[in-house]
Amino acid sequence: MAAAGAFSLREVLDAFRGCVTERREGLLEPCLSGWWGLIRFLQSLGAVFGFISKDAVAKVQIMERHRRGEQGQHYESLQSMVEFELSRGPAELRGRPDSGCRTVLRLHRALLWLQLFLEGLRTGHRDSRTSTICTDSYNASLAKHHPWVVRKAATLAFCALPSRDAFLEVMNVGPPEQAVDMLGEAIPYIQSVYGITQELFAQHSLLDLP
Ligand code: 1PW
Repeated sequence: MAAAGAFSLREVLDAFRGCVTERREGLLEPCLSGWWGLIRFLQSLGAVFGFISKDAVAKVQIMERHRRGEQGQHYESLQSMVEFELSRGPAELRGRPDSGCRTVLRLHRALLWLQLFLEGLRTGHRDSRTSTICTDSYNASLAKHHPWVVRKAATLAFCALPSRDAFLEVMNVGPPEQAVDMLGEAIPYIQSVYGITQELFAQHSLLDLP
């Protein structure tokens, strides 16, 4: 059992459970709180993850500014955000470095990495190397969107990851078997957030926003 009040990855992954409504709408607020939890978790892994979490923090903050801004009502869901930002014209959207769409797209790509990584961790063996699982999932997802220098720095940071058992322990959900069960429950929620975002962005040709 995780100690009362201690940070547990379960709460974080639970936030993603609330992101997709019955009507398959993606809600921003619970996604952002899920992201804050992931960032805290990432920071607890050590200073080497500083540059990774810094970018994630910047992206989540951009989204919070949209949420709290004058047009905040349009940033309730992913669907309303896309509709609103596209209504200003696709050219205008492509020229904005702080648009909700391009920012969500970056987080969305990172979510695929997280999903593959957690799945690798879940199905791995006791002696599997976490750094290998992390590097493989990164190479299969986010790496193709990153320049060489970011790929190099990220891959170096992964070497600092603890062993699989130690990693499952930092998740703070109990013994390794219990952490594995929790991952089995939580990963489908992340997949579902990933899936509806992918579908929405593909539908509006937004998957390559610069
Ligand atoms: C172990 C749990 C890991 C889950 C957290 C995932 C966080 C992913 C953040 C990766 C950031 C790597 C360094 C930053 C790169 C940016 O250039 C890049 N951002 C992302 C999120 O890929 C692209 O953003 P940009 O430069 O187009 O604004």
